[in-house]
Amino acid sequence: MQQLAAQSEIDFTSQTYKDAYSRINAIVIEGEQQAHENYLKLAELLPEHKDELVGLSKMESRHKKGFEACGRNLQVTPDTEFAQQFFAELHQNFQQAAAEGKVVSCLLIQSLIIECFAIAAYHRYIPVADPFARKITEGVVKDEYTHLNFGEVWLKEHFLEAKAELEQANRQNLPIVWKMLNKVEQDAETLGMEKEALVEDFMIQYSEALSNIGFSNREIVRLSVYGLKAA
Ligand code: PL3
Ligand code: FE2
Ligand code: FE2
Repeated sequence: MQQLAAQSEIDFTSQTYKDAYSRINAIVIEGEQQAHENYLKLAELLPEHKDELVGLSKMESRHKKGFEACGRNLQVTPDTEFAQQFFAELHQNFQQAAAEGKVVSCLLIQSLIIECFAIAAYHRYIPVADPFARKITEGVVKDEYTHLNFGEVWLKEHFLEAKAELEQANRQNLPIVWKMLNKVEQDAETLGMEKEALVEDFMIQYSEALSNIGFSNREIVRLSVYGLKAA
């Protein structure tokens, strides 16, 4: 009921909405494009999972096309430059880790952090989206759970060897997520999404993932603190 009420107040054709959408839509398109590239890189790093990872990478291309259609549907031109800057730090850390053959760090960045961020954002966007975008996003978010699951399963199987690198990569990358959220806070609000709700959903997904991989509750709390310092 509350969601329906909130949604009816949103004017998808207003200049304010379209202006915010030009940045959020670009972020999502860029995020899907980078996810596509990141899974191809992971396929190189994990040849024994090549087919599965190439499959995930193809799903990301489809997501990108879906969100491009959402922008066109609202007659919005995505602000690509803004989106590239938005992802720059995380993107650079992924590239660097890949260059050093650090699979664990790559999986933490893409399959845990980025996928949890996407799941939180898409989940919060669905109830306030225009009908066209809602349908697309509902299809996409189901796939994102598969991507998160790939990371969880692999990291769980390699937990003991991966643990120290996971902690280090978490410490390096989690604070970046909060900086990114701060950068979209205003625009997300224009689209009907609250920052607190996004943070809450992200933390729920991320801590559940850490728990599935093998971290104890105490360790999860300690890992999460690195985020809060920058928030
Ligand atoms: C990987 O499959 C997807 C990577 C995309 C990451 C998107 C993060 C979006 C954060 C922006 C918050 C507003 C949400 C708007 C949703 C359309
Ligand atoms: Fe995706
Ligand atoms: Fe994904």
